[in-house]
Amino acid sequence: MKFMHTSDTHLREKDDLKTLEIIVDLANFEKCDYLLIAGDFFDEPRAPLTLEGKVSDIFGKFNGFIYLIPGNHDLEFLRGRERLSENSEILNPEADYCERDMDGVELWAVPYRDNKEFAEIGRIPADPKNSVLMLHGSFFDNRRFYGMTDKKYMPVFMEDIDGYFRYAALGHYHNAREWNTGKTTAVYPGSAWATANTVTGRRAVFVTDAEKWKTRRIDLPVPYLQTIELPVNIRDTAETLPEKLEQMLSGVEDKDNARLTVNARGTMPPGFTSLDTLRRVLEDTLNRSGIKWDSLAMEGVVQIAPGLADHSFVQGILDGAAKTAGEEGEDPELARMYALERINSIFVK
Ligand SMILES: [Mn+2]
Repeated sequence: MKFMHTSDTHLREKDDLKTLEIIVDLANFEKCDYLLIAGDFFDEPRAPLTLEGKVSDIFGKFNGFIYLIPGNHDLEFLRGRERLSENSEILNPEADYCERDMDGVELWAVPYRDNKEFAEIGRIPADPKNSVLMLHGSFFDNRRFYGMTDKKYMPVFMEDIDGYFRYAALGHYHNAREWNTGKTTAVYPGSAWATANTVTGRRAVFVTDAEKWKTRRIDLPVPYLQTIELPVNIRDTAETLPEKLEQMLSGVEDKDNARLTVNARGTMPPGFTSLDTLRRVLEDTLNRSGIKWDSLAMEGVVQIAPGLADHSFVQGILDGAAKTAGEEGEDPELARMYALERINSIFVK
């Protein structure tokens, strides 16, 4: 038996359902028997019927069976609904949990409830070596570091699941996270598309082979946001800076689907006449790369304070740095530049 785990698609009326189609195609390609959707499949308490119809058509293309639980966003919408297609079931019982059989593997679904902690529902009689827990809430590795007393978003702690379930199919967090204790694997697949500016990095689903309990992350060929921190230093020139940026851009995976936010940080190289000149060089490099970019922030680039190097006090330090570097067989001019950069960073914030 093989299952795919996704969550937090947050579908809205205006969304095209391309991502969902990609997930279903991939689940078929991977020969998954089940698709688990761990909550917040819909974004709003009142998803429109047209959306439901389209979802039903796409679900129908899956060769296996789909289980969904509600999350905090779609709890209201899914209330009273039993399925979204012939081959799906919404697990939202009045009771705290329910069990389904996935070809011999136990599936224990805990539907989302406001202001309830997972531990409060008591011990679920699951087979520790052959069970999947499906839950939408905030997971913490350690109760002692939790520190909060409120029960918002159904807190669940590692100690509540470790050794009690083989796999925890979690939903709620929008960036992927995984824990593996040896007894239990807990996974947040993250949302399948970039739902907000803070949702960065490639989008993924997780496939588990329940014969061997091996879990694999699969990155989705869908648009995603990526932030690039570009260090700028005093030695950079109109030649080295584009090279440095190109080097970082070459590391961008799935270039067709990436959308970049670039933050330049460091000290403005004296070789550039202004911050605008520096910006234009970086913009040219980004445009040449063919990768889509949303913004280029220059706020993190500080300029060497005018006249700083002319102070006799500063000159003394620079001369000292140059002299020491020379004695040690290093480039005195370089040492002078780095020293100036350091001094500048102390005075200019
Ligand atoms: Mn949620």
